[in-house]
Amino acid sequence: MLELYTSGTTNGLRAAVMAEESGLPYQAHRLNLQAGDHKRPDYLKLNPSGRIPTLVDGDAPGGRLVLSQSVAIILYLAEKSGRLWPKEAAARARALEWAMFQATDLSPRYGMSFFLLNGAPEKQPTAVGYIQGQMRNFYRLYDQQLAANAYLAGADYTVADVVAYAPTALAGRIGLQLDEFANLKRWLAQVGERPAVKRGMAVMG
Ligand SMILES: N[C@@H](CCC(=O)N[C@@H](CS)C(=O)NCC(=O)O)C(=O)O
Repeated sequence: MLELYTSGTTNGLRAAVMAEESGLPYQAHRLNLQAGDHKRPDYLKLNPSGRIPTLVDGDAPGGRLVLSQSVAIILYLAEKSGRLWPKEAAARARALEWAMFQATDLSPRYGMSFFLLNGAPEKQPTAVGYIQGQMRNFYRLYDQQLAANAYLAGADYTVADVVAYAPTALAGRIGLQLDEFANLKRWLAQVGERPAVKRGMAVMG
């Protein structure tokens, strides 16, 4: 049985979207971050970093697998289900390229923006403007890619789209407006219509 410990944040939701896309049966454990569920001793045994998401696969080859990092979870579920993970090496590398672009370039900036806007003791408009200017430039590259391709890694919907969807759809939470990017908007609408994406994004109810 698969168990996903998650919450309604960008990393938690993208893992939930992939759990739904995989078609594999899983149980969702919904953590309330405001209440500190992710810092409780039982959860820290699964994920010592005290963050979500975490996946537990009780039936993994070689024994129970406990996995953190949303992208590792997404790739594991893609391999296990055989879905959204291209079979051919170059197509797989392309999917990974766009997944990592989101995970290593955009997502950390999203997290920093969120902290500066919601958690920092003083307002820091210069830092927020700098970080979000970089994010906007990265999203311009998304828009160019999506002008020529239906999905981020090409003609097919892949893990790259799953990694990118939740943080892009929730850009408004950090006040980042992406309306000028018509191709990105088209992609957001198209991916957002998928039943599995709707279910994953609604995992917290
Ligand atoms: N790189 C990690 C980031 C995980 C992460 O930062 N999770 C956030 C929610 S999106 C969290 O649990 N924050 C609570 C905390 O840091 O206390 C991933 O992709 O899973």
